[in-house]
Amino acid sequence: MKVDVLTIFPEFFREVFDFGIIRRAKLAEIVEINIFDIREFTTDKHRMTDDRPFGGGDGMVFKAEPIFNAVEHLLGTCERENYPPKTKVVLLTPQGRVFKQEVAKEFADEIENLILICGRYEGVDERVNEALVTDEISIGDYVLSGGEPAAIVVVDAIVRLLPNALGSETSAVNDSFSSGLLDYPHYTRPAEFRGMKVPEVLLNGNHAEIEKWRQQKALEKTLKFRKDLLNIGES
Ligand code: 6GU
Repeated sequence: MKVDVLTIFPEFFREVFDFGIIRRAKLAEIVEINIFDIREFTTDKHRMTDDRPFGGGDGMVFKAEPIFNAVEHLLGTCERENYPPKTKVVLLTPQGRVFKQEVAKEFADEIENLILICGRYEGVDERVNEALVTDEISIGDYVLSGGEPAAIVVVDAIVRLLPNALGSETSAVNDSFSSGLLDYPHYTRPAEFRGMKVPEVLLNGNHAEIEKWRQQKALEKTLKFRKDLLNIGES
C-alpha cells in the first residue's frame, strides 16, 4: 500500500512512522508512506493555505486550490470519477464517518493508494468534499486542532492489518474489537510481583479453562466500559 499524507505541518510526521510495526512494514516494503506539504501547492506570493469564510463568522477556512493541486499532482486528475482503481482520498475532520476497526479492515483490504488530507482551521472549503474526497473520516467524538494526529492513528490501525505486517509472534485476530469485545487482561513473569499474584488459572496449563477465563474477563471489561459494543442497548 502507498500512503500519501497531505498536511501544512510535514515536520509533525518526521519520526512517528519510524518505530515498531510501521517501521518494519516500511522496511519490508509492505507500505510506503510519503508526506507532502500542502503549502508547496499554493500559487500565490504569500503561499496562503487559508482564507476568510464566505458568509462571515469566526475562524479561517482551508482553501480548496492547494488541496486540488496536490491531489492532481499525485493522481494526475482531481476528478473523483477518474481516479485510478483502489485509490481513496480521505479528508480527516471531526465531521466524518467515525473510524472503527471495521473501517481499518475495509481500507487495509481494498486500498492500494491512500491519500490522507489533514484538515485544519475552522474547516475545509466544501468543494474539496464535493469533488475530490471519497471518504470523510473522524477518529472520534472530540475536537483536535487538526487532522494530523488522526492521520497517525488511521495509518497505524491500517498498516498493522496489511498482510505480513505483524510478525508471527503477534496477531490481529485476538485484538480488541476484532472479536467484537475488548481484549482480556494479560500477565507475564514474575507470577508474584510486589505481593500481586497472577490469577491461578493462567498458571495451571489447562487451556480450556484458560480460554473460558479469558472470554469471561473480556466480557466483564466490555460490560464495564463499552456496553455499546454488546448490542444490548444503552451505552
Ligand atoms: Cl480527523 N480531525 C480533527 N480536527 N478533529 C477530530 C478528528 C479529525 N477526529 C476526531 N476529532
